[in-house]
Parts: sequence; C-alpha cells; structure tokens
Amino acid sequence: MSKIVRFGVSIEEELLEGFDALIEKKGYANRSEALRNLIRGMLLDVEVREQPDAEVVGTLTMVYDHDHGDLSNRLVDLQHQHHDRIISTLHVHIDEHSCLEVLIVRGRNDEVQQISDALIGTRGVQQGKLIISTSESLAHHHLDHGHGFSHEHPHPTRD
Ligand code: NI
Repeated sequence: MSKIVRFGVSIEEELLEGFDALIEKKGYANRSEALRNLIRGMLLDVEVREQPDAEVVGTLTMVYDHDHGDLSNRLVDLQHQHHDRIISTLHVHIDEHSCLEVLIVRGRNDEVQQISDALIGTRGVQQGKLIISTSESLAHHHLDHGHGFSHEHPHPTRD
C-alpha cells in the first residue's frame, strides 16, 4: 500500500456543491474516494491512449436513424469487415426511426479506435461513443492501486 498524502483544493462553491450532489447520487463514501476514482480514470485514459498496441476491450454505443439512405447496410458492411474485432452487437429499435446499437469490441487499441472512428464517422450516425479498458492485470501492473479501473462499482460477491 502506498503512502497516503493529503492536499488542499481550491474550488468554486457552486462547483463543489455540484460535485457533492453527484457523489451522493453515485454512492461514494466521501469526496476523497470520488476524487481518487476520477484521477485513476483520467490516468488510465491517457495511459491507454498512449499505447497503440495495447490489448483493449470496450463498448461502442451508437444512435442512428435507419431511414437515412442505406445507412443500416453501410454500418452492417463495416461491421462485417471487422468481424474479428467486433465480438458482439446489441440492437434496440428506440422508436419508428431511431436505432441504438451497442458493440463489444476487442483487439489492439489502435485498431479498435480506427473501427470506432469509421463507424461513428459514418454519415447519418447521430451519436457515438467508445469506452475502452485494458485488462485489470495490465492496469494493476502500470499503476499502483487497489482496485481495477474497469470497475466503477464493487465486485459482485457470490454466496
Ligand atoms: Ni433498429
């Protein structure tokens, strides 16, 4: 366990109120716990981005209008081109026009990012976001902390 250091933070009152409200909503024990989690997430984010050859796993979430030209076909074609990186898909018909799609992606960091950029950048895709994580062993190896970045909640326990 590394040494714990205390430090002071100057912050606008309103910003802190917003933070406290968020912490309560998310169920953090205190500000320190929430701040540690935020910092770990930011460090991992940068670390993952800086390693193009890292093995990553993630989700790509997209919202699009399937009536938009041949968008549905183009997205399916793109996904089939990368069938070895897209390991699962979930499609939800939000309403008569809109579709929500969640893809589980796995592979080299740079390849996953490229596939994600291509899909999100396809004309007609309204929203898209990629969230990636490395395996816990890699995260633990590079940064000394007690809990995996990929888990923002306690591990479920089996009785
Ligand atoms: Ni649909």
